[in-house]
Amino acid sequence: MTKVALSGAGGIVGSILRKGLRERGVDLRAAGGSRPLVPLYDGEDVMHGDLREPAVVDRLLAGVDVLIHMAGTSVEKPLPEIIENNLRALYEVYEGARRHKVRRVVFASSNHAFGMHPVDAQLRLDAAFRPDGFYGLSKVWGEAMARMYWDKHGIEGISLRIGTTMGKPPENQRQLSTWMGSDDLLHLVQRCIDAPEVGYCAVWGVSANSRAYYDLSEGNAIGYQPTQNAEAWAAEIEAKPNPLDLVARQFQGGAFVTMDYTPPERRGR
Ligand code: 15L
Repeated sequence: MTKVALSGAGGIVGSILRKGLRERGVDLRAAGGSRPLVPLYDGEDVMHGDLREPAVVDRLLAGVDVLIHMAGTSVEKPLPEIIENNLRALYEVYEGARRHKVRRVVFASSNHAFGMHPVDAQLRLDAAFRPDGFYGLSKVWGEAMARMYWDKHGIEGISLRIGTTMGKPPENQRQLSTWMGSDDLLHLVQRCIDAPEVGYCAVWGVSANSRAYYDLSEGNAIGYQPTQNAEAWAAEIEAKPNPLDLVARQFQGGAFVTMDYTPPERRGR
């Protein structure tokens, strides 16, 4: 049976996956960060620790076939924190994957690697990276790292370009485009575990939203077929004011774009 490790199991997405994958019968090791995870059932395979430490990575990856790597800083932060959690820790994880001959690493990328695309663009999987901050930039690094470890070391990689997945219905206009429901999330990650020989590929981690910022008609290499659609909440959401400011409304990254943004009239001399 495939042994799967899940890092970031204490986070919002990680918690959904930890419970849901177990219910689907996945043989899972769940890893938290600084705090120990309280086991969900007797004998649950849990661990925790700082992934910048090779010994912690060894505990995460011993005997593992597939790693679902959800750990890391998940919002915009100053660059030094991003470098430690999303670049350095990811490097340690990949080197650990080499040591332990992990077959496949599933990397939690983000829509924020593309956040400076305008909202009226519909992106294909080969769209140019346009990160909307240091967090998005770290996801560009992560996708390139996944690619490199496949090309150079034969570790399969899947970059999941996750939209908005919080275990609840979409809450605002932007999420009508970026939302991914929990059923789709679980199906997506299950495909990441089960899909035969993928080499390296990227997949949009969103539901089948009518207003998706992505061209979902091109399909994907792992057979992810979303069935949920944020449009079911459109009338309710459109009856409320849009919480996004005017900058955030122009770009796919939404509020992440507004942070530390230089408006056109203040650019140049
Ligand atoms: C992400 O990548 C973040 O981790 C999450 O906090 C949300 O901001 C999400 O994107 C989003 O764009 O809604």
